[in-house]
Amino acid sequence: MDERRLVRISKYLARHLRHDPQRIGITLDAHGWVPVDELLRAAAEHGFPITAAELWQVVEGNDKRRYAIEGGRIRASQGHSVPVDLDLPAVEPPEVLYHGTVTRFVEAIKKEGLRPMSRHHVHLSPDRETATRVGARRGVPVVLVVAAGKMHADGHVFRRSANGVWLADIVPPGYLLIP
Ligand code: HQG
Repeated sequence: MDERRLVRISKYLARHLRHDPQRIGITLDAHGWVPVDELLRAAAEHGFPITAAELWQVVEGNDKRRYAIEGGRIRASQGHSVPVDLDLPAVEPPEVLYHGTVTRFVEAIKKEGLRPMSRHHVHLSPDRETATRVGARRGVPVVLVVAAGKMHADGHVFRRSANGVWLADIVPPGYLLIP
């Protein structure tokens, strides 16, 4: 499968497994899962047929491992805007984590800290390179350093998605080092 088809399928999955399952008439369970055969049937019925082999390639070959398949069901590992409980355990974060953003948000972030915006959590990266890529989606990236160890010591809860994205409810401004 060529890269363009792979990206198209991945975006199609993101749309329906994270944001708008109703659009193709599927229902995610409380933890975000939907049976693979139901997803494939719904996609075909809505004019976007995907073969099981293609789905497998997108799930396995995806650089970010955005999707997980387990027991015949599939879900997005993070990034939802529809209410789902990913049921991830709280884990102790490393001393520092990173957040990639862009200059135009920095003033607001200085005042309010990091907020989840349209997602369920603030997304944090384990390394500067990943955060730079996340920021670069929107323009010239700015990487903020998050004092995750200190936040955790102060009682903030951290979780890690199946694909290694760190999730927090908020990051108050006092825990941010902004360049
Ligand atoms: C910014 C992609 C103003 C925040 C990536 C970000 C990631 C504020 C934007 C994942 C703010 C929200 C998530 C505040 C935060 N005032 N702006 N107080 N607090 N922001 O897309 O972190 O391809 O919801 O800096 O790789 O950019 O979808 O979050 O710029 O892992 O798998 O508000 O999405 O993964 O944007 O990206 P997003 P994000 P996927």
